[in-house]
Amino acid sequence: MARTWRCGRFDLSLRTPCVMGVLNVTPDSFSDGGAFADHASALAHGRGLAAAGACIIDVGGESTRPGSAEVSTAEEIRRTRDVVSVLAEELGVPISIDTRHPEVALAALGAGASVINDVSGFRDPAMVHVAASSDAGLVVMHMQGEPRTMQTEPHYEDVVAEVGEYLLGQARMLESAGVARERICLDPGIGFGKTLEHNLELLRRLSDLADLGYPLLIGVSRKSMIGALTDEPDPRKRLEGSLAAALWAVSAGADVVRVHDVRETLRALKVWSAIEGEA
Ligand code: HH2
Repeated sequence: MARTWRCGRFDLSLRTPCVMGVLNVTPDSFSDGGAFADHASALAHGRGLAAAGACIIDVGGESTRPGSAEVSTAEEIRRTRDVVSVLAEELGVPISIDTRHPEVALAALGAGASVINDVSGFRDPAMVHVAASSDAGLVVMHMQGEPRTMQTEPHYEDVVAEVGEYLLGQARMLESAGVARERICLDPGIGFGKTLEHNLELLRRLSDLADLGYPLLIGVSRKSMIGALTDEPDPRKRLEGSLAAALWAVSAGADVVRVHDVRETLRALKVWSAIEGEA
């Protein structure tokens, strides 16, 4: 397992699990439904996530929930750039931009972001160019299809092998475009073009993905698989299931967990790692 992840001016230690806090500056995210859509509440929430111990703040200006509509890049930039700029200046942790669009990534890097989190896995050559011309950390995520259609009968022969092969291929492609290996982090994309069974299988066999030799990120917080397993339709009431999944992911080799509830996740991890003997 990799021990550090290079993200711009930050060398992020992964000796203990890193908790990435989610900051959706959107009116329509499934998980927090527009609670931080205006800049003042987005900044307050970002500061709160850092104070709670987040090792990265992931700022997103487009919801990628199943069936979501695309927003224009101009609107995505309007939502995210100033928030990134203020938080990058103020907080001592890397700011990540959660986007599929190279123009948005470029604007965020210019505003001080240190990570590009691309849920489409750097499929767009223009995004690869932006990545290779920067020193940012990169999250390469697997998604089958596009957000609008991805939950329409997703199909795999062997989900873990196929996702692993795809991620490794994208990592090698980025490396041959000039990206240092130490900057790359992989993510199987829980809920992105996957059924409940696919998600469970990916988590069950997460150690196979950790064995690929790159830092591994898992985002399962408040997702519909937690809702399905706990019979809870309201994403904001999925904390217990989200904590259970985060603990499982870390125990199976995840280095970074992307969560909405940073304080609670860090507390759960503290108990888990004390028992494991690495506190
Ligand atoms: N999940 C979401 C968004 N971005 N990025 C990575 N790397 N991994 C994930 O699993 C992931 C992600 C979806 O969650 P959320 O941001 O809460 O919802 P929305 O897309 O509706 O804003």
